[in-house]
Amino acid sequence: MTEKKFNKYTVTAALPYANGPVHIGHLAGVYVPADIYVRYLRGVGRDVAFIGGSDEHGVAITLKARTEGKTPQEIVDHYHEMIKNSFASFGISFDIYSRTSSLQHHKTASAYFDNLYKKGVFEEIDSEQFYDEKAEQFLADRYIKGTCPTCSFAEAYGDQCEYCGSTLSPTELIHPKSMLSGEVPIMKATKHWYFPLDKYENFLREYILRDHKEWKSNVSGQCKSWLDGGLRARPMTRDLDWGIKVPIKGASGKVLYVWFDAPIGYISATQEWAAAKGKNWEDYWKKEDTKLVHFIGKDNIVFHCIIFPSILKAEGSYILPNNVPSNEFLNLEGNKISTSRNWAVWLHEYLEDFPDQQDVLRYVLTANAPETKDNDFTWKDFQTRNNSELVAIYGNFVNRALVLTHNFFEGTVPEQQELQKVDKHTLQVLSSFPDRIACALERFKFREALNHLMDLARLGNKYLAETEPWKLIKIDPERVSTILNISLQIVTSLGLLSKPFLPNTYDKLSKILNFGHLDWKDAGRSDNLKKATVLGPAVLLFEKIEDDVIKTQIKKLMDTKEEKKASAVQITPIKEEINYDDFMKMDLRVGEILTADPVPKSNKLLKFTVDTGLDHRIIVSGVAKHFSSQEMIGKKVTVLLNLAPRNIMGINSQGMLLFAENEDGRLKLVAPDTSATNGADIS
Ligand code: B3M
Ligand code: ZN
Repeated sequence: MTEKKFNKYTVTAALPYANGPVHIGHLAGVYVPADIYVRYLRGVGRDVAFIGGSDEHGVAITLKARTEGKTPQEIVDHYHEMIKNSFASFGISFDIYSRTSSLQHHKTASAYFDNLYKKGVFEEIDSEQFYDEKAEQFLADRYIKGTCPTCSFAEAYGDQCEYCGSTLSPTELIHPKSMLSGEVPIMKATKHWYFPLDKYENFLREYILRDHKEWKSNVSGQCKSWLDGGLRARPMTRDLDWGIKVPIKGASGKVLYVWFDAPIGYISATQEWAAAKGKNWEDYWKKEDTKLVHFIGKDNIVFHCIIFPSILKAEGSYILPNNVPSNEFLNLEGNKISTSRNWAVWLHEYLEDFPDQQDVLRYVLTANAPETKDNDFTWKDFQTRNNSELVAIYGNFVNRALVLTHNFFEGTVPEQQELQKVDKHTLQVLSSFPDRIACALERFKFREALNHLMDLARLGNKYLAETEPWKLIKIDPERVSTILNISLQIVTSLGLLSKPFLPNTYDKLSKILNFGHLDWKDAGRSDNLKKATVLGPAVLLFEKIEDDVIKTQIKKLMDTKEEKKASAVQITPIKEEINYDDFMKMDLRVGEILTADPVPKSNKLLKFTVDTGLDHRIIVSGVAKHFSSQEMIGKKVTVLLNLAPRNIMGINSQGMLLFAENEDGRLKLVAPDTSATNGADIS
């Protein structure tokens, strides 16, 4: 089933920022699918390097260090260890888990930049950037906050408004402020080295849209919209004191852009691994018959499919990513997973609450993986999948086959005798499973593959139900001998094929049935288990999860919401004092929504026609995620009338509607009483 044209596989999983622990979203989106793929490739005898590590540079790290009052090095040391341990506990079988603060990486990334610089790839561009005079530092986009020009959210970052999702540049912010000193930053000239992405458009179009039509549609769709939107040169250096120094003259105080150095981290980690294993790293990066695959989350698509391939192409001697099977996002109980809101299931906490149940989480996250669209993880679904699938289908079949063998044949594998029609048919179906699962895995369809695996357990249950060996033992022990032999052959294949998905379960089965010498390629056969093999005791592979356990988890989540609510009340600072005249400057009125329509090409904005009592005017608000247009029509609203008109996506918006944000991030209308008249003054 595996494509023979590839001799080696380099499989990478996104390097998580070492600024916090990892949660189920990370596992579901990137690490479990990558691990399944790699374990499968190893199982079919492929030569694989599975590369991972921590991303330890960039503003994500320095910001965290700032909020915790630690040095960036202390932050990355702490979280690198923690993340590494979490991955190891969940059986993510990296060949190496390295880090971008390593000496090897600094050398490799620096040399890579220097090489491109000497080739004249970069454009040197002087520009004006925000500078904090008090802190004597240029400000990274994330270090500037201000009011979002699209939705008026007051706490938007210089690169993005987390409220309405718009991508911003810091100069677009209204009332920008430095997060370092709170001062208004000034503009100051600085020089940076830009990668001319625009020159790579033709190459990228051919590489992605022509040569890789097999990529997942969510990935190629995003790439296409980047390409169609027009590519611009992007700076590959930053004014920051944490990262890899720019290795050229006149660049002191500057470091490589984290998205330049991080993907090169895959290369440096491969070098480190190869050196330790006596291999040649270039075989994994520079040979046309090596398949390079990046597992990532959807927010990393542009970096892995557009920018990194162009950087590889500019160098010239590297292979390009053959596939980038990015997933979408996993939500948790209906809300976006959020580190800052502590709305997550952290891996280290799961392990405390569900010891030795890593496979259950791997199973649920694969069965429900956000492969083509965002998906929701709920504790109820976790319980159902455990109880009605792992326990009732998989565990039940294995347990019955083992217990019956222990009861009727003293725990040794009985002989396969004359086969009946049902046996032949079952064995034939059994033989088709390795290919079915492999086919799905080769196409990165992990949910489908897991479904096939469960079908094999279903086949086993069906076979036992049809043959009813427990009824035959007194009258026809020979027949029972055949039935249990075949059942155990199914258990063996089930175990072998489970290895990529459920590694701990594989280990348990391998011990009980003593099939450690077999691998994926043996699965599907009817003679793997030899007669008279002595079986170990039948242990329960999976245990039922009771309602109270699930309730405890849900309560834990809800408690974080409560805590957040309480602390939000305490910490939201009061804004700067204003006088009565300031307040009176605002012309607040009662209005009524006459029409509400989505704004084309935006999933955040709604366009309203509002009856203000004085006129009917157009107001655009970033609330489409919170309200349907239908439900808004006829609502009384509070309108700020004299806000300067703004152009929002080509629409002249004249005023603002007032909303309140709940602790869970949901918006609520600040509405006057329904009997208030349109145009009435609010003061
Ligand atoms: N650290 C971004 C992220 O965690 C980034 C991935 C790097 S992969 C080279 O989303
Ligand atoms: Zn916004």
